Amino acid sequence: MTRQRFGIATVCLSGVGGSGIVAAEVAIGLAQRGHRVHVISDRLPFRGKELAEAGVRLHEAHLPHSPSLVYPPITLALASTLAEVVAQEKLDRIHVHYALPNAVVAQLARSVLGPEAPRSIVTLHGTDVSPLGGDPAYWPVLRRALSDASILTTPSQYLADQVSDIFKLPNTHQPWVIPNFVDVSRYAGGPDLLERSFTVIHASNFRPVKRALDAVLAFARLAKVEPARMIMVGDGPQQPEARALVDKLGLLDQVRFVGVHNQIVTFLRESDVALMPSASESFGLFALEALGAGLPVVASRVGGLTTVVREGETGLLAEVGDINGFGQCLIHLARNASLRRQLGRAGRIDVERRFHPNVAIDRYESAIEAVDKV
Ligand code: GMT
Repeated sequence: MTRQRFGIATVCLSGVGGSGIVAAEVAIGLAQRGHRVHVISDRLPFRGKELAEAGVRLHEAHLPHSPSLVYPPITLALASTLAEVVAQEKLDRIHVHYALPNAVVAQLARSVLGPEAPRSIVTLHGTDVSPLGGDPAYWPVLRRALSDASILTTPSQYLADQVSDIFKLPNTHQPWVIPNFVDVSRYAGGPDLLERSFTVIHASNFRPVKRALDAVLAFARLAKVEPARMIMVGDGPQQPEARALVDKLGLLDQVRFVGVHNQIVTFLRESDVALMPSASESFGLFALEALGAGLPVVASRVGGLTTVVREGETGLLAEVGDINGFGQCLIHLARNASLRRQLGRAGRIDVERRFHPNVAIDRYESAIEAVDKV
């Protein structure tokens, strides 16, 4: 099918996180298909280098500081930049990721651009819907901004249902579910064959929702009965607490904190199982990356994780907060190499089938085409 090519302005968060990674991968995928893609954010986004290499043009919003403003109004700066880039580059679509504040950024830019303004797509990611989006501090403004968008998308049906419950938008605004995706060829080779202890990997932004302390406690259950080590990737508010807990449990020699990394694949290759005991996940991008690398995933039985990980087929699930349960799953996998291999192989095949980049980029292209018709 021959598709029309568009000029697309994307706005995303610049910090490390799943929504930024997805925004970058979508922008790259669209650029590779011949669309002219511009990315606007408050500073160079996390995957800036890869975006530039793919021919995506990057724009940083100018954010003037003044002692009279305790909180610089970033929403206004992003909206001004978005309107300017759209006008200058004659772009015909706006696609923003993470509704707070970017749905409002799109709405403001459209009002500046007037009747000829491009239509917009808002991709919601998770905490922008719950708990933040539902908070009365943001809800009325956000709901109005979401109504202004032509199409909403979410990475899972779970989040689409939350959007419906929380924002109570008309039927025209039922989100399109477009799952996140990974290119498994990037993880070719699977786990290394080095002589080493059984290795668990956890990657997150160390916010309370990720329950990184539960990851440490579950690992401690495993380390009590089997030789094992753990790699903790990422950084965030609870990282110091997680380190202190590792120290208190006497596990400093076995747990390595490696900080933020652009290429998580290096660490996935030296791991045997991924652990994601989150309290909530709209999707769980790290679980998808781990499955793509051929690792079984031990995760919470919650939200989009129950779709990404097929329980008993590609990973094992336990209830949120069930540290013993997570520990038992890890012990079971540490003692059963053939099960590990079976789940890992099945996971990779499943990811390639259900979460292939082409499937998702096709759907985004369809949404980009459809905004004029809804
Ligand atoms: O909403 C957040 O907590 C941040 C966001 C991020 O940037 O990491 O995570 C959300 O979006 C990711 C990409 O779509 C999903 O993989 C995460 O599951 C989702 N986080 C939550 O739902 C808690």
